[in-house]
Amino acid sequence: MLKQEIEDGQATLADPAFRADVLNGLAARPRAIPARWFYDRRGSELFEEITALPEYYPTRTETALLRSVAGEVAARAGPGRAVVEFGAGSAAKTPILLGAAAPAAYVPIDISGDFLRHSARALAQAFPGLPVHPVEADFLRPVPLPDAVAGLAKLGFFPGSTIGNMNAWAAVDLLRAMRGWLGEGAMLLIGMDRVKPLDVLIPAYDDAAGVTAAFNLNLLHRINRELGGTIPADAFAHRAIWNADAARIEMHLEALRDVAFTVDGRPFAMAAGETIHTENSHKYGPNGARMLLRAGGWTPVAEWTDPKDWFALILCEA
Ligand code: AVJ
Repeated sequence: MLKQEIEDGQATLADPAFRADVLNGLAARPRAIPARWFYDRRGSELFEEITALPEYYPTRTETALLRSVAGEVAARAGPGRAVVEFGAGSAAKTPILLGAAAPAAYVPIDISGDFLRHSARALAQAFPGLPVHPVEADFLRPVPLPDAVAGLAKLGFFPGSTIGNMNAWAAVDLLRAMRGWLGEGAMLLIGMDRVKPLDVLIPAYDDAAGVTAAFNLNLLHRINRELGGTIPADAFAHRAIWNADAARIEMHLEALRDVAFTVDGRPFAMAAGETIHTENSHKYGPNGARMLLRAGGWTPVAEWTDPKDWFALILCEA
């Protein structure tokens, strides 16, 4: 264990998948590290801060939209389903759906056990009598649902435009896998962010207070903490750009000068101006969204957007 890890109070055995993704990603051209590694404890805190920023419209737009359509979702899904949430515990959104849907059980799935137990406890308190069955799992791998909900029809809940982090083929693979896990007669309520003007999109990923910059740069600190890296984080700057061809916001970390560092003892060198690609956030028009869902084995049956058409909630049938 590194001395610094002890001082940070974040002593953890490095996840071998994290190590592999970082070492392979830094060696690749273009250099890229998957966005899922943003979310250590500090990264999760910073993301919570992002969701409250004036420029970051998705969370508040989706939450307000869900509040206005939850009754209609519940009417279409019918009572007595098990709500299965992927990437569980969005403190504001989940109670809105559970309050309206009158589910027979709630199954939050999350990769972070701590976060999962915390949010599962809060929801069990808010909905006494609702059986809560948390599943600690990475939903990019097969997810076994608890036996306790085996006999119930499922309503999948995948809010936050998390699907936007995936390229089209990975998104289709995940949607198809969800269809398999949720089984016969399942429905899925998914949040997808819309294409919109760049003067709205760019500030949402490059805010004036610098919280998104700190969120992006925290990945370098995490590499240093958990993988014994020597990356000079102050030599990197946050970049958020719109890739029009792929209809996505990309976040990068750009080297401001020539830098050399090691990670897990391996040497890397980057020239000034070179970047590490750290996130894609795909945006979908109405046709693209429906096409993606159909390709993933789901039939859209209802769709709602906010008055500005900035964010969509889409209800699908298996
Ligand atoms: C959690 C993936 C939906 O893409 O908007 C926020 C993550 N990145 N600011 C997004 C994020 C930078 C967020 N998702």
